[in-house]
Amino acid sequence: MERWRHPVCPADPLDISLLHDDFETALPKSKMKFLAIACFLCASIVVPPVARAGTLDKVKARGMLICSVTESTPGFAAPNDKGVYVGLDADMCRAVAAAVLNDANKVTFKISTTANRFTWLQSGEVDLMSRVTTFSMARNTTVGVDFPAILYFDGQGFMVRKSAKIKSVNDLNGATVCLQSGTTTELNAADYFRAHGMKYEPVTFQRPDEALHAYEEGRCDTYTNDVSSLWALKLKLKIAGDHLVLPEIISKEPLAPGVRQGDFQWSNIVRWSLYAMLTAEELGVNSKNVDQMKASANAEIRRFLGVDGDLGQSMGLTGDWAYRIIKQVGNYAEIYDRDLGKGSALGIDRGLNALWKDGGIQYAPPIR
Ligand SMILES: N[C@@H](CCC(=O)N[C@@H](CS)C(=O)NCC(=O)O)C(=O)O
Repeated sequence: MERWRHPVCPADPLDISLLHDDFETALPKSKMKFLAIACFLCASIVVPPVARAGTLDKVKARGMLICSVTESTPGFAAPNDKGVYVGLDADMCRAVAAAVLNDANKVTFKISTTANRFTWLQSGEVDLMSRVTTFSMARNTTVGVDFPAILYFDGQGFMVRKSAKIKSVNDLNGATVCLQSGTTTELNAADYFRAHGMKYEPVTFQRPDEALHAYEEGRCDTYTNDVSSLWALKLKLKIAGDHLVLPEIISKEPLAPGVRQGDFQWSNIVRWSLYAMLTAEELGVNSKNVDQMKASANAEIRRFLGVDGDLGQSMGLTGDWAYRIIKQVGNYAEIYDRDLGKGSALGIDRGLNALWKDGGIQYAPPIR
């Protein structure tokens, strides 16, 4: 694979013979050497896609994981009545802290916006982004974000007032649509209305509560967002029962934690922390029985909990990395139920997020 180079650098910055002829005649060799070395240095400062490392060491030295989440999206990340951030995104952060720091509570939740979520990751302001963020190609290949695995399979929907008697997205021709800028939501809405020959007027906001309240105040006929967020934000409306979420889903929104591209060790840790929660559900291991499960005769369970072998070492962690996640945070079914499912105010069915063996598409590769 060709290594990324600064555009003004020669192929190999220290090989002066590769410099262009005109350039060679225009400058004395000493200056050229200086330029070549300067080029070499600048090439190592500019980032993508040169390998970066060190997030694990940084987090360990700090003794704290800095995780970027939304300000308040119930079910994903929102403060509870004690001011503690709860939800699926918050639990993803905790799982990584349990694996890396042996303490799921060693997480500083940093509130990001749709606008700064990627720059914060790039600048090293946060170690991990777990923020209802859709894994898309451009975000991966041009913004320099790695999405190690999918936490929640979502899709975009629309909320309307029941009194409007709108039954389907097809009834939204000419509608005013409240939405948040800088999101895939904005792009999908444009695609959808154009593709269906329908007119619409987007009314965009920087903040989700502004968009929601504008809709509630009647400035828009509909509010569009990831459908799980619609169900969650509906609960914030004065009379939730006056509104309904339309049946159509117009996009794929695979929500995934994000890390800086190039730090493969860190990416692996986040990927396998998520897969550990899915694998535990599949193996019937949960936060209540994980200690007894260490004595299981099942080879897969023994390997998973670090009783046999030491897969943790390959990520710079100890053998019981997965045990710590399950003990302190829970398996995927446990976090889903308390954050979004039956045990939460939202009561969202598992749907696509059921395990593959239960009719969903959540599937973790083998831990071996
Ligand atoms: N999944 C979409 C939308 C994500 C998104 O930012 N949704 C809004 C609406 S709930 C949000 O999280 N806002 C919270 C905030 O900006 O604090 C994306 O990745 O672009």
